[in-house]
Amino acid sequence: MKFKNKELDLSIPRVMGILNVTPDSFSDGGRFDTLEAAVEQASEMINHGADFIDVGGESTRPGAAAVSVEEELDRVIPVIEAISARFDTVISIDTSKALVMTEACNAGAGLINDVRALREDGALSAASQSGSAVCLMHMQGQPRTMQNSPTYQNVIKDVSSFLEHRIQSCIDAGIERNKILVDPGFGFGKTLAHNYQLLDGLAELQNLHVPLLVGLSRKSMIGKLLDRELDARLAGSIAAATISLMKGARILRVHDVQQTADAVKVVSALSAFKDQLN
Ligand code: 7PJ
Repeated sequence: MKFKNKELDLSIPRVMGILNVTPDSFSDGGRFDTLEAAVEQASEMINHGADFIDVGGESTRPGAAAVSVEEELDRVIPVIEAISARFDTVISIDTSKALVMTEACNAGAGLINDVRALREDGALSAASQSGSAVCLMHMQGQPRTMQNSPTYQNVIKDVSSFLEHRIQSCIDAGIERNKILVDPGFGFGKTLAHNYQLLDGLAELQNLHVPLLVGLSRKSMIGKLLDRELDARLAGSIAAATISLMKGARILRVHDVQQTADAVKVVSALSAFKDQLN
């Protein structure tokens, strides 16, 4: 698959490292320190095997406050420029805002990762004009209120149908099918039961015929199930990542790159050694 001028073979599952550049994600004040810390964290994730760095300046946690477009640009553009200048890993921009998409792609991003699946004003055309690949994620409701009694007829079918419609909207806007990824959006307007029903039924989303990206890392579907705080969810996250790989996920969006890359190698060994069987 092509991400602007970079190409990645997705027949091997890939790891996307999460780089949050929200003020609370680094424990210091100044912009320059924040920039240095972000580049350092990206560098470490790349050394640990990240094939993508997902840069995000808007918190989409339940209840998080909205961020202005100027503030979001101030947070993410310098970081994208710095990473793009130093590494040739694919940079992904986690945003829903058209202007942030455009500026991020000009600064070096090759993938637009939108939890709102390009439904905000101008987003479809900004994404189309950027020439970058896109990741369309399912979310029911809006981040502030999405966890207030989410409901589905059949969570797998409803998510699949939503993604199918968004793929068609992208194609209608001039985004080629081979530039589209989809994501069921674990934790975005879903109960614990919905999240596990979706994980179990993940293979059905392969019927959309575009590569599948998933984000399960440290989410509340792990924390709530196990009664673990954020810093104690690694084992649960790796178990969920492994299940998703076995059900066909091609890209895993994670905090713990090194450990997830190990899980990818273990799962990939199943098919790698198959042809030696006689
Ligand atoms: C996701 C995301 C996800 C995609 C976030 C968190 C919340 N983008 N951005 N998929 N989650 N594509 O990381 O806990 O699941 S922010």
